[in-house]
Amino acid sequence: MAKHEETPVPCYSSLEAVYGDGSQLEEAKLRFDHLKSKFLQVFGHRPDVFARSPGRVNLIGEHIDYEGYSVLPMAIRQDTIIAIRKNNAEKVLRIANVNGKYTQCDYPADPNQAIDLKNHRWGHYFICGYKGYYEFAKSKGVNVGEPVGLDVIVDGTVPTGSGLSSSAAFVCSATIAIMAAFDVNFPKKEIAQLTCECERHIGTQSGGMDQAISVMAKTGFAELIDFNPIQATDVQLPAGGTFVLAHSLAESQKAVTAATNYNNRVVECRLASIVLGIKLGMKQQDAISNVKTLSDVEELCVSFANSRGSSDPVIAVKEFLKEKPYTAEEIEEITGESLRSIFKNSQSSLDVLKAAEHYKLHQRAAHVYSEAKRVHAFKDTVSSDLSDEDKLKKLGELMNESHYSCSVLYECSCPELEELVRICRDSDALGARLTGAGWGGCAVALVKEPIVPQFILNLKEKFYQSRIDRGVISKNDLGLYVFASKPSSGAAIFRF
Ligand code: NG1
Ligand code: MG
Repeated sequence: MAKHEETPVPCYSSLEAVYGDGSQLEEAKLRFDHLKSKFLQVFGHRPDVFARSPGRVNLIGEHIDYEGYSVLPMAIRQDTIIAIRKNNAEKVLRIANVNGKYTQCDYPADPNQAIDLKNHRWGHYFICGYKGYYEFAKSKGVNVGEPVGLDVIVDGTVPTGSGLSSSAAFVCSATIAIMAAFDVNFPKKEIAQLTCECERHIGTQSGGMDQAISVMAKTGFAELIDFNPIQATDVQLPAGGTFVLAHSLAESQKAVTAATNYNNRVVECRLASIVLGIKLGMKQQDAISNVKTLSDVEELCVSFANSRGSSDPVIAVKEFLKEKPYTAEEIEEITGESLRSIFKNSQSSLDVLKAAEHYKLHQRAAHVYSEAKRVHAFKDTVSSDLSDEDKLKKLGELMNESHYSCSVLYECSCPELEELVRICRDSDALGARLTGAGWGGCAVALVKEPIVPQFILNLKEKFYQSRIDRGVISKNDLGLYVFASKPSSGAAIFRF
């Protein structure tokens, strides 16, 4: 039997295969019916085919996918569904949304169009998938023919800016819908790779975790995702624990804040790895040309650590990267080349240099190497012969350590997330941490199953009630912001 990730995205003729037979199915039926009637109303005909792809919660392994390290997310039930139909009459991509907040975006049917990053629009994420499909099809020798128009309607339930990957759910469902409209399909693994690359058209130098899990997830399992090449290994979580997601209500607009937040950290990690490479004996030019990520210099760091009787790359970080932030000049003295020249081929990195005051190389590298280790400790704990209770306890501790590292070393938390994580722990979570990129968005807490209802009540009282009183959210929407989550299934196509 072909491995799960080698098989194409599944195509179903009914919703049950994805949404089960309970209340989720009822909700899905309503959404798909609404999508269909909206399609008819906006475009005057029925859609050809539908696609869906879910959001995700990352359990552990934050800000390390783009450094080449494995991560451990699971898909959540919230997803993006898309209805699509080719429109041969007009060479226009018409992208509408069931949510009135998102007005229709029209683009030319041109796979080579540039995305206007200065004017962010929600439809840009669809264009990421559109460009990605053509780039990929070309590389596979598929005869794509003349571009045609596409009529599209989108309905997403993954809260935006929440660290739950609404963006990847959208990009993946868009790409899969486009492929289905053109009657092609590919192994999930290849779609995961292509969607990861094409989402970068939006301007964030993201890793591939979100797309990989959105495309390859399986009901009932979290996945250990490895990169280069992308690969997914099922992780069966211990019985008796539940992951509760809670929104800090601070929205993180990653596409807008990239230069100071997300891409800034990618640049700092690159600089940390180049400096480590040089300090550990590489020629300046070799390091600049060949070292892209901290994983590229891990071996050098470990060899150094070995000489000190350890195997921990953080020993090299402590020895060779000073704790005080570096100025650009200090780094240039080590590299022998200007930062602008090192990053000359990447506009989004040049934007980072313009915005940055200094670079915290020690802290960022220490986070990445220690977080990479925690992912494996998490996986090893799950497959150890400890009792479920002891496993859960240990997983909670690892989550707490991860949060500390994100907050103190990587500085991707925010006051609202700190408050929320503290309340989670005070309410007897086994562990709690920010999830996703951070700077807002959700926390994930591991909670013993029997106390979940009480736990959610506590959060409501201690975190959300004052916000309800201030009118930040409405009481009726609370279920959208705090909920228990089970590992859900990955992307799918529907032809009814
Ligand atoms: P979110 O939180 O979904 O924006 C981002 C990146 C991931 C990963 C995490 C941090 C995108 C599409 N995704 O996710 O690749 O780096 O942050 O671990 O930018
Ligand atoms: Mg995202």
